[in-house]
Amino acid sequence: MSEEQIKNSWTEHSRSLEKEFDARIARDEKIEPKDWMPEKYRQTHIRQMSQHAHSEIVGMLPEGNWITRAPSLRRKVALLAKVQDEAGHGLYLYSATETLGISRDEMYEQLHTGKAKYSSIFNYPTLTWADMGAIGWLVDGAAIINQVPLCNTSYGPYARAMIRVCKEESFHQRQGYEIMMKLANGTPEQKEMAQDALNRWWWPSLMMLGPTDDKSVHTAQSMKWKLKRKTNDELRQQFIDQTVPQADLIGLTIPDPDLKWNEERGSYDFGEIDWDEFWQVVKGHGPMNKARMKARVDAWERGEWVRNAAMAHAEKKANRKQKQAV
Ligand code: FAQ
Repeated sequence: MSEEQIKNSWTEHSRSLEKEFDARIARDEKIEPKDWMPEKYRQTHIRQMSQHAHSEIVGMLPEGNWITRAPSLRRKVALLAKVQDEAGHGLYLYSATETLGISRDEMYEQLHTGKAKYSSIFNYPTLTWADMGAIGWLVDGAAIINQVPLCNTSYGPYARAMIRVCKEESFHQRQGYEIMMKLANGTPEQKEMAQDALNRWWWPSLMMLGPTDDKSVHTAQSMKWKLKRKTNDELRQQFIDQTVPQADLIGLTIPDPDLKWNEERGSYDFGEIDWDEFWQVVKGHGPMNKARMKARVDAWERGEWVRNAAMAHAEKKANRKQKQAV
């Protein structure tokens, strides 16, 4: 066979693999780690899934800040469990991403050098106890809206990880809402604290669902591959429609003078989002970007001796086993 013929037959082979892959996506079949997949599909999943994992891990920091200051033992236990759950989510997601051929060390390196993103929402400070309520209610609330469709995403390991994650996130959302409910029905000072937290977290929570569809570079392709099942704007609208009545119920006011029910559309119209703020935060200039990354990198460096000790122990054990076998 000539070089030209080999090239042609290879191109034909790739086309038929791609056609079969598209047909599997159309049939809603799950794509598994050892299946053939287009390189771009693999890379897009590594990008989204690793950023999702990083968000879970960095997302522990704002709430971790309040574990020692929770107002009661019950609140402390619930917050501790929630933060621990987020660590678990990060670990499932790192494991699921590793099935695409990237190592955990590479992913950490991308996070620590600023090459990989994590969610903008975790670059805001947690100033009062009410922020624990606002994060659970709004941030986990927005996360669930985004993640329920991901339970049905086309890549098997991601979809399966999301099922467990969503169950835990719904507990997080309720514990946050319960904190807000208690504060909103408490003393005037407590209600004011809850309202202040809502004022500060509302807009960043809307931004968290990503840029508007016309500015979202990945949505069109990700929808075709069924990685994303809903667009950023669809998710944002769903989040607003779900959350506004919850705020009404506990007597808090959404900080948006343009928010109003649109009878014709059957959903809320809302005000202009400050996308300049969003991009500033994404590019590393949010109020807490530097502190978050420093905490993360410091923890990684401080943990080096533990990793080294674990490796040395594993090596010793393996050597002993080998000697015994001989
Ligand atoms: N922050 O074209 P698109 C949680 C970037 S988990 C930073 O629309 P895509 C649980 C985007 O990466 C929260 N960057 O992108 C918890 C892209 O840049 P790139 C995380 C953002 O991927 C609660 C560029 O902008 N959840 O909260 C953000 O189609 C409490 C263009 O954007 C997930 O990761 C942002 N907010 O849609 C934990 C869910 N938005 O990569 C602790 C999975 C966009 O080209 C405490 N991810 N960018 O450099 C997704 O669903 C999607 O990735 C979106 C973005 C919807 C986030």
